[in-house]
Amino acid sequence: MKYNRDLFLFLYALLILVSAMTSLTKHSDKSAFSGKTMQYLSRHQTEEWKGWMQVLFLMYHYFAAAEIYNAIRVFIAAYVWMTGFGNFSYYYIRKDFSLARFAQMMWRLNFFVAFCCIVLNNDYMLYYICPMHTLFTVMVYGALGIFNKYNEIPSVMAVKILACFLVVIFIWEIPGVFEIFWSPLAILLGYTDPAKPDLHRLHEWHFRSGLDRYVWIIGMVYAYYHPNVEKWMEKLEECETKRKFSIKASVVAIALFVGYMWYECIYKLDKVTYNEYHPYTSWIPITVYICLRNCTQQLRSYSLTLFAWLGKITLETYISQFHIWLRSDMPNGQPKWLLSFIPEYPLLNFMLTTAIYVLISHRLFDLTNKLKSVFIPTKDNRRLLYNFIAGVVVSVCLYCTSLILLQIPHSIA
Ligand SMILES: *[C@@H]1O[C@H](CO)[C@@H](O)[C@H](O)[C@H]1NC(C)=O
Ligand SMILES: CC(=O)N[C@H]1CO[C@H](CO)[C@@H](O)[C@@H]1O
Repeated sequence: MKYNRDLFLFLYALLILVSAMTSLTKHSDKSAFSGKTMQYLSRHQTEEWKGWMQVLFLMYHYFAAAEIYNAIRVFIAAYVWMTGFGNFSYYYIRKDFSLARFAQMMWRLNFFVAFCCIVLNNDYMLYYICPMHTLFTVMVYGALGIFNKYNEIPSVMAVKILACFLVVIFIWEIPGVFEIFWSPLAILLGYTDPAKPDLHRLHEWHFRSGLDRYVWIIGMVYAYYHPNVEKWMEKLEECETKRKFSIKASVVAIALFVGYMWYECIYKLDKVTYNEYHPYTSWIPITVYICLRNCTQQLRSYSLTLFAWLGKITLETYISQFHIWLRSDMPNGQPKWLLSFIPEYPLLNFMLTTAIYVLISHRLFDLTNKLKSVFIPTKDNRRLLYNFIAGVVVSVCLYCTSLILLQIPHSIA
């Protein structure tokens, strides 16, 4: 199907319209910090945010909408930002650094993708979102987990944040360090696109992880100051109307102005130049979005549940799009074609494959979570160890059996 901006926007607007008409919901959650009603960046909001970005991201692949390349980079930065924000808040407040909890997080991120890699003979890096989120989740875990008794002391936290920046600068900014640092993991993180066989095996990993190398730290900083911002907002909400209005209006005006400047000076650059600026500027549109999305009580308290539903299954929709929605013709190939059941009717085909694809993704989400809770018990490290050993044994047996089975046709022939 040839890219058609009109059709692209039409479908997206249709989805927004439908979800606004059927799933606009008002929430009234309690704040984890103050016990008062809060909606500032609540779960619903972040999930809705993930959802609408994910839909654009997927449609970008499906319709080959090359013109929104830069926007897609920002969306991915926003996911990474949320990884920093969400995980920081979790570890900072719950202080749960247990092995089980960590293993559950890893399971959630990597269970399905591991199967896709083994069964379809693909490299992990083909699904680059997974290694990227795994890396940044581990970094946040490390940053908070090391000396976690002292997390409450502001100066310790400042040192930790600074250390994160230094680590990133050391590994990503100093030429040559990246390759040396990651070369032991090259088996796992290497990738060769059959269409571009000349690139270095670690090139893809360098490119993908480098684009969002700082924004997870920004997410952590925002999460750290979140209680203060929330308090400030509560105070603001109690101000007299005129004062409240003028403060809000100036926040909105500044956000709009900054957003506009970013759009004119950075977003409009061509893709290659844009990518150079991206690591240092992606926090700008993210901050602007947060300010605008949260600027009035009404805006904060409403969210589109349909998008939030899609936001929950982003990982599954991301991975399955390669195989259930799009298709490629060899291991490690970037999916260049569309899956086609009704060849002469591209739009009907789109509808059918999308329905199948979203349903399967949702099912995969359920299965991943069910298996996770069965396989990784919380608060029982002994059983976790047994399960782990059993899992390794079963996997090795299965792997060997399939290796032998693969040899049989050859020897008969
Ligand atoms: C941590 O980050 C991962 C990756 O984005 C995410 O799936 C997970 O939900 C986050 N954990 C929390 C507690 O927010
Ligand atoms: C700028 C702004 O309007 N912030 C709001 C964000 O959410 C909190 C909690 O509900 C409000 O009190 C703030 O006014």
